[in-house]
Amino acid sequence: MSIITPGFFGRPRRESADLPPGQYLTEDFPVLSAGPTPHVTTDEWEFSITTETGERRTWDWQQLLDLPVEDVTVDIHCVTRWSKLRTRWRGVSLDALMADLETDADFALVGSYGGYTTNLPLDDLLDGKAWIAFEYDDDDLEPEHGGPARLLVPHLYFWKSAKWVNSITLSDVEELGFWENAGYHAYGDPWREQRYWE
Ligand SMILES: Nc1nc2c(c(=O)[nH]1)N[C@H]1C(S)=C(S)[C@@H](COP(=O)(O)O)O[C@H]1N2
Ligand SMILES: [Mo]
Repeated sequence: MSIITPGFFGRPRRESADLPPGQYLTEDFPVLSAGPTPHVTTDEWEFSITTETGERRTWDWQQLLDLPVEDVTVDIHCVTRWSKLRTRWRGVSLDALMADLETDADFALVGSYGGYTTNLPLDDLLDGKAWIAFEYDDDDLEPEHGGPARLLVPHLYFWKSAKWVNSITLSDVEELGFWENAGYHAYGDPWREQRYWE
């Protein structure tokens, strides 16, 4: 005798409508780093944004915490196909950091302690879409996951969420980051499966 669960056969393995195509759910929090974990203390931590005209603003740790802090619950999707739903973070939005900066730039190149870079359009950092996150699940962000602070851009594949974030450089021209130079998609929308340049 065989038991056939209605609807089981012939369906794509989509466990949730929240899961982009080709992704599976994980409960763990895998660590994916292209190099060793830089150990940066909050005392030495610094973050800067430089516009296309060369205007530069910097924040130390206290200045970051003095900005409005937000709690966000978001789904994250790694190009290696794991997704985690409803992850909880605390951080400062890029809107708050960009508030008094004048720019007409279209592109951003994000830089990290340790040398990692990733690129995205400036629009994808604004309007409540990106944060500098320093807490995960009510705890300080662990060094392996980018502590003391990382970029969080959950609507794009997770390689855009630069750990140990240190700088953003705005430009009129698109400059590719570390993985983008190695063949990953320049934009990386998980819902359109923009994994690699074909
Ligand atoms: N600085 C830095 N940021 C990084 C990476 C990295 O190697 N270095 N890896 C990226 C990739 S490919 C992914 S999937 C996520 C992994 O974050 P996690 O280790 O917290 O899961 O970080 C992204 N940010
Ligand atoms: Mo990744």
